[in-house]
Amino acid sequence: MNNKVSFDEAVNELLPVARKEKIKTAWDRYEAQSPQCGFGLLGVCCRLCWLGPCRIDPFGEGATAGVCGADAHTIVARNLIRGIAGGTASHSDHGKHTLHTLIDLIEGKAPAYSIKDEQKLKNVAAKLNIETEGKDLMQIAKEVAAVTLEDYSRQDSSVGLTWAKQTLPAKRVEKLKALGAMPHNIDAAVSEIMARTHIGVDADPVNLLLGGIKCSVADYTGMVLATELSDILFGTPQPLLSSANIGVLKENAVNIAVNGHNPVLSELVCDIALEMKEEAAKAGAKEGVNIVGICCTGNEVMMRRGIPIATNFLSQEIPVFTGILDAMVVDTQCIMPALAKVTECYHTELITTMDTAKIPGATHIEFHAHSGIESARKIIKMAIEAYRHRDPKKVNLSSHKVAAFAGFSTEAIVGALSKLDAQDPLKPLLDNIVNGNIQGVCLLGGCNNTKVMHDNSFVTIAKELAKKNVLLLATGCASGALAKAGLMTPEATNEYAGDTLKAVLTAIGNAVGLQVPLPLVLHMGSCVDNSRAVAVATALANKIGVDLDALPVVISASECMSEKAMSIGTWCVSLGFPTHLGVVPQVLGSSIVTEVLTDKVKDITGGYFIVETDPKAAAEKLLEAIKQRRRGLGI
Ligand code: BF8
Repeated sequence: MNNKVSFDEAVNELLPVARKEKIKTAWDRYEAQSPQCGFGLLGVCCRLCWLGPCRIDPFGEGATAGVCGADAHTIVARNLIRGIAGGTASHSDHGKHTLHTLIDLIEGKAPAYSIKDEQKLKNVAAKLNIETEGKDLMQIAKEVAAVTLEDYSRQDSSVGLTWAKQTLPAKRVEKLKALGAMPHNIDAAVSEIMARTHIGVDADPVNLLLGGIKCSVADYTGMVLATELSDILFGTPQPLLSSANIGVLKENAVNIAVNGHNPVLSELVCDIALEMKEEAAKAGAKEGVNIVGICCTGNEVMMRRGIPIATNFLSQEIPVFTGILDAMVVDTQCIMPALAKVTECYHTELITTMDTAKIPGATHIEFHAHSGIESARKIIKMAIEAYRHRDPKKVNLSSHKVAAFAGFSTEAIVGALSKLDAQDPLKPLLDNIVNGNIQGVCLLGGCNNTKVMHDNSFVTIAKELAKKNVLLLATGCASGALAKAGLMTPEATNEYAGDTLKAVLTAIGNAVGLQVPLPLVLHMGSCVDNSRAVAVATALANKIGVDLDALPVVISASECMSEKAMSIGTWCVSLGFPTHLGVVPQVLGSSIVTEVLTDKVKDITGGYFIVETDPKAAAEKLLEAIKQRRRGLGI
């Protein structure tokens, strides 16, 4: 098999180490799965009841319906929206965990936590229409928590989700309500999908897709509240300099990778790591404890603390092959169960921490907000112990490490712009969009996928769009890829940005005192932090009195894979954005579903999916979508 599987040379260099040791990685497992099931790829396989499994012959020569009579359109639509429900459940579960940590704090049951950003709490309260005058912080937090909890528990279906209504433009909220796509309760939106896709319920593909749109609004809601409550508890990110790629592991430190999504644990691990420096030194690790990140937990701690990011989703097994990763601590989502087998061949401890996310072969250290400090200590002790058992024969150091700026929260972006216009911070951004110096904005997000070369599409699309003066934002594993590729630096702006974009990023860089341009790609955080990009877009839309679907803002998920990516992609379309997918979604078995997603949905939400697997062609299509929007605005 080809050893050049990635744009990231650190991956290409360490993969042969695994092959030599006969350890399988995601790329080998993908090959073993190939050719993948054609029915599954088209979405025409139904396993929802035990009459089946049923599958539809895509050539029309065999079965045209399952045993119950569901045809390809029904089956494809049901499969898709179940994926959206899965993604929504995941994000909203993350949000709920953060909410319950806040509630524990308010009730005095989470002594390790505090309100780190008081101003953010007040701003959030104001956004949720909670009066703050004369109230102490804990009272405000209590009321924010109560309003948030209602979005998970409201029974009155005539009332929409508060967080969605208060964070989206009024016109969008009205549109969603008119479509019947404004949920009243996040959990109810998920269970509604599960109920309507049971055998013998909703068979109308278009009605099912509308259900998917409604659920995706619940997904957006779970994400925005997860981001905002995390900022309250852990601080709102501000620009900082960090580093990226596997070379961030240090030979003379106890290396711990935090992997997953939830900052509730990783924040404590980072705090306690500082305290346990001496203990690590006693074990021989002169440089103490070195925390690095993987996937979205990595993005969370990078954004707030400048913790370096080692790698992203698809290459999460790779750091183990350096032989100097002492522990990988995982929380939830996108954690490959394969890590247990890979770490078994090394001294690396794999530690799971959540009741709902255990992996056979890993050590489980239960983590709860009330006893988090003890768990974090146990985890670090275990890593220190593992450090003593490193096998020098298995050490393969990687020199791949680049600088990466992160921390571009909405507040940080507005703060930087305010240096150009203190009274009206959005004006410089808007003026530069109107005069064409910035053609539009593209948010690069989403996963990695073995179906395309690792990290390659993100980098190609980013460079193509930057050349055409498109402002680039990134989240999730896209930001991991772009950070590792060195595109989150001022040097990348100088090298790849079109002249007018470069001038704008330089002007802002100078205004904030950097004396260099802002980075080519602004790191906005983890996947739940896609909500930060919506906040910027909403502020722009509100300023000029339009809905989100009028803005020259596009989304690209060029290596999408997870159910969470399905739900995010769907809400991007529900909110009105042209949304690129670089991997073919499993819907082609239904002409109706395919047509709705790529075309007809435009008429109802303004957004639509662009499916294009060639990254250069994708960049052209995204640019064309931006130009169309500009024409619509008459600019
Ligand atoms: O939430 S981008 S592979 S790590 S699902 Fe997962 Fe996809 Fe990465 Fe972050 Ni988002």
